[in-house]
Amino acid sequence: MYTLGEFIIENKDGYSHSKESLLRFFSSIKLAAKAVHKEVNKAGLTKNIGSSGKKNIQGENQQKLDFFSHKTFIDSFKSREVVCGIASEESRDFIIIDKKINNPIEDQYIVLIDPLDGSSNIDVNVSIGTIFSVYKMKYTNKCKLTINDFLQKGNQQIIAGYIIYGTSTMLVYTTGNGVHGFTLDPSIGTFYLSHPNISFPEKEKIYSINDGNYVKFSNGIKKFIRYCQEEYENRPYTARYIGSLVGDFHRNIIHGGIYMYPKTSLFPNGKLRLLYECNPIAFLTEQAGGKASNGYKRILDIQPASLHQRTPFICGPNKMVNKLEEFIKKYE
Ligand code: AHM
Ligand code: MG
Repeated sequence: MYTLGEFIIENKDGYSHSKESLLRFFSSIKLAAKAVHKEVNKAGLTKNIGSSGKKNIQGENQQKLDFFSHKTFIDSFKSREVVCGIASEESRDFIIIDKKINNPIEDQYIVLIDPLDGSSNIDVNVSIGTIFSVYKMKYTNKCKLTINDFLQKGNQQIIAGYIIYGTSTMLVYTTGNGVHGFTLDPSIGTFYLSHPNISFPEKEKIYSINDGNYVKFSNGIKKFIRYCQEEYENRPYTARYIGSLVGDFHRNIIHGGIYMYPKTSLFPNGKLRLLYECNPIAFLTEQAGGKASNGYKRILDIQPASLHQRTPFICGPNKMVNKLEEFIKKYE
């Protein structure tokens, strides 16, 4: 059984850029993931649950573990000399790690991260996750990073992945050659390859949406939900919604299902963040043989305009996403 390090050293993921950079990057991801795993696991026993009393840039209550995870990942990236710029869902501005930018030897990465996604589930012992997205510096000759290095289209990602803190802790990632999942053996602190080449199964069976928002959805979405519930062919689909994107996506990629966070009458841009949540999950979706869209357009082709911008988000097996897009076209 491969460890994550062995998998990369043997180039099993077909990464075409610097292997040393990839190893350094995952060394920081693994360390931070283990620290967060440990903290999440004992959260009920320590004082590390509940609100930090602060609001994040989105005006949402920041949980203590949101902040812990943000700080842990940032500190870990800073010490591996492979990341030159970081943007986090928990921080208003991007962070520059200045001294690394002139290093000509390795690829220098720009990392966008949602340090702890699914915050509303922290206090109640339900799966949460970390989502990350990696780009190369846009202008490699310039010594100064600008906002444009962070506002690259999702189709420029070179790595994307997530860590799910669930019944076990798993790291799932892609470098553009399939999706691979590693499970943490907490007794020795090592991630082992447990899910090589993950792809959506042939048969779709789940739909995931917060249908407490039903009356605020557009007609296309309402009709699609009814379609999922109809008794016909392989329907009705099963409804499953945790309210943690990572948890919902992880289940759907394994069992075959569509995840939707569409626009609502109150939130015309939906809720999820294009750079920290949608782009990395869209990259993984496509690599697993699926499709990710805002209802009209491929997520990975959207030109970001700001760091914290939101977008309606749909991802899942091709057939299901195409069907939903048909409904949107017909009824909106
Ligand atoms: P967060 O980054 O504050 O945790 O918000 C993102 C989360 C997603 O994980 C999840 O899919 C969605 O918000 C759930 O939202 P809602 O409670 O509105 O259904
Ligand atoms: Mg989030």
